[in-house]
Amino acid sequence: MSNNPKTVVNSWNEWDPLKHVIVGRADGCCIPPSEPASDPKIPIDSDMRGVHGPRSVETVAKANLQLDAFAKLLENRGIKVDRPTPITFNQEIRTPDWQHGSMFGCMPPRDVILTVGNEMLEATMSYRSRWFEYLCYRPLIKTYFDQDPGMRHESAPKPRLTGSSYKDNYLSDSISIEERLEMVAKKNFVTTEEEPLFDAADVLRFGKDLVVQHGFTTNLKGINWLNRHFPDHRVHSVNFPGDPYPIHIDATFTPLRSGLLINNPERALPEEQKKIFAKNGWEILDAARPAHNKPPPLCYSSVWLSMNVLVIDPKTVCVEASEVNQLEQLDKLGFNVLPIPFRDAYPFGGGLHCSTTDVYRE
Ligand code: DAV
Repeated sequence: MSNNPKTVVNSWNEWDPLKHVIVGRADGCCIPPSEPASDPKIPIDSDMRGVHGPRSVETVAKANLQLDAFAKLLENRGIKVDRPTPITFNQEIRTPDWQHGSMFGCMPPRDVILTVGNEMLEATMSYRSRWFEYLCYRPLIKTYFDQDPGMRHESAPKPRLTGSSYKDNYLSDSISIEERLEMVAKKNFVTTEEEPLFDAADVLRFGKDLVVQHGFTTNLKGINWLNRHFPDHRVHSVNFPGDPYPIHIDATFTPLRSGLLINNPERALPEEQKKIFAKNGWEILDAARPAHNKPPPLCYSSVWLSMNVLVIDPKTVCVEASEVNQLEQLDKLGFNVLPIPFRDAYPFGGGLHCSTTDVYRE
């Protein structure tokens, strides 16, 4: 919150006026082979089951057209846009503990880089295929670090991700959706408490408060690590029992401006956890239903990417263009709504919030 003219990195919440942002790229994106953390995320009836390898040149080109157009629109509104540097994702990776057939991509910077004030923190990540993804953002982070004397570049401890970080046979295909929901309600997730694990997209920023989803990609030790790492913040752990595949908070719980949030009606925040929002005068509305009844082909995410909006100032919000119900709800709430065609980019790692990460908000 400094007025230093050299300040490059500064963002405390999800809604203040956005001035500088990173927008991801679809180049070279792969569907990695299955691994212990990813299997439970993929619904039994998904077309992703058993599929891996590089995504087709045509789908990459279509996704990049939409990502580039989104970047251009932000630039036309006076927002500086930077893009990551893809690495060769289609190669085997290894650490002393494991090897994996390929990496993933760099379309969703929100998953990897958490900006809190003047700090950019590289998340531990919890999938082996995403262990090296931070490398795509290092050229940008290096520039910010060189330009901005107050910028803090931090990296959370790289996890080992051995077999002890995941539960053995967490799920079998015979398990029903009801049984799954029971497991999730009991906070029985695929990751163990062996070591701190978190994805940056499980964290929402509300100034001095960080709201973090405990689920498949973030464990309690990860939340505890964040709490120790940000001693001047209040870190709140939340969970959403209605989500059978709880990864990333940003298709579940979306702050729109100070005092107003939308919550996925199928994944309601438990009453007990709502109290802190009510006490502080926050209103939590049910989000509009998605306009689609299934995700586009080969997509990890659910139809609730409808809620994955990017707020660019407290009155203006970017919403996927075909999500007519979400557009209408936000319009009625008095927002200036910018429709952004983005469904071709969804399979590469998510929606408009996923595909960006904040560098500077006023
Ligand atoms: O509903 O599939 C997607 C979040 C992507 N960052 C979902 C969560």
